[in-house]
Amino acid sequence: MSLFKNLPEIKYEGPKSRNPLAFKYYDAERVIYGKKMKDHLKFAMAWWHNLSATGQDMFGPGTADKSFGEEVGTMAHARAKVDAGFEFMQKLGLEYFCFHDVDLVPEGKDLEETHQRLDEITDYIKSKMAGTPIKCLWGTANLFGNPRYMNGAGSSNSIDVYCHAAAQLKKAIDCTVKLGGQGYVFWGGREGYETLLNTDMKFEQENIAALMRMAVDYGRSIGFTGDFYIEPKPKEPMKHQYDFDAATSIAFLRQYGLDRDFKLNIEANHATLAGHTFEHDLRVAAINGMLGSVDANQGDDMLGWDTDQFPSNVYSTTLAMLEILRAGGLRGGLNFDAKNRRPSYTHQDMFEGFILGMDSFALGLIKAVALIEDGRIDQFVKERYASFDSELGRKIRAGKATLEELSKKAVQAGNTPLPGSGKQEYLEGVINSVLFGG
Ligand code: XUL
Ligand code: CO
Repeated sequence: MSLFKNLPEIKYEGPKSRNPLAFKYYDAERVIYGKKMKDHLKFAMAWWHNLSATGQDMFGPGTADKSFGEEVGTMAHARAKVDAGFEFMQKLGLEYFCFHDVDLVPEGKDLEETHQRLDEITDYIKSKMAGTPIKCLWGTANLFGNPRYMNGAGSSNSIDVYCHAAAQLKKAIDCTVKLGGQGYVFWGGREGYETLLNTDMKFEQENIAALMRMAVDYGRSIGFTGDFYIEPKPKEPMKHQYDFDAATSIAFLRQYGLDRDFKLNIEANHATLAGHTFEHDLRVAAINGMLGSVDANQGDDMLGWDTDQFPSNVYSTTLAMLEILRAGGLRGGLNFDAKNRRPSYTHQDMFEGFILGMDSFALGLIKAVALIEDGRIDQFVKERYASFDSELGRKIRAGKATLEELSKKAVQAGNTPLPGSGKQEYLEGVINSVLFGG
């Protein structure tokens, strides 16, 4: 039975198409640099936004009907969500999904009941996956929503809460492995603090690291060969979250010896909340060998919170795809951690959100390739550092120079050197010409 009866399979029709239910740029089979577009852009559906969220906010209830013909909060509804999810992914040509444990099933009266429900639903999901190209990109446990996690999970002051989190974590890893998931995500929603007055920061961070270490040990023991990810975010819901941004998370992983098993899942809207651009956090992750996967969305410059909008800003997707191409691509993928605006409440809007996001990244990919082919930006950056192409420059780069010899060179030069123009305006003009120059 179709749950999206009036919605067709979405096809590529090209940039001139005015059909709202067609791709204008995302051409899954088109080959770019020897790889199909769909393999550059491994798009994933987020179970929570797409199949669960109804647009409820602090000021009013949901506007979208995601019951899919069943009573919300029941196992029949959980199964209907699976049916809806698979029809949705198949109609859009999406080959990946991501989930939290509690997106799949309503929590039971105790862990045992919840685990039994998870066993049942993952059996059903597995049966739906068979014979399709659909795979699990990553799984995670929701260790932030239930009141028990008001002080965090790994960072909780209560050992009972910590153990409960461990049980949820263990089961979410089991489900991820059962569904063939390529990654496992830690987003530390409440792993942080509201006030230092009641917080032992070092104790909390050590406990989070210990939980992550146990997750790695357990995952590897049951044959999980994928990547664990930290998804950095500076704030919201906690005032201060420990995984503030890419740089902070990398330092944490190295401090606790977790950097061999973990990479980062960079979310656009989280980077901007941290006061960075999306491409900044991608670059920080990439140059540290830690770029794993991406939560593709965008925020709103006028609003200071995590609005999780579908990406529409092609300037941003272009610069993001440039970072991803330069990093050699993603082992993970591009998960739309994105939701429709509250007034966009129809099933057709769900499709149009994904069409917008997929087209924005496809166009970003096409334009990033055009920037690389154009060559002016790479050339400029290369020339900008050309003064290091010298014997002394190579010595400095190799860590073999001394302060004495650098000082001697500077004194001998007998001038006040200037570094050469940064040419930001020229470079921004180059981008405009590649984006809009026809
Ligand atoms: C919240 C967020 C999460 C993670 C998974 O801001 O991004 O949905 O992606 O827990
Ligand atoms: Co996210």
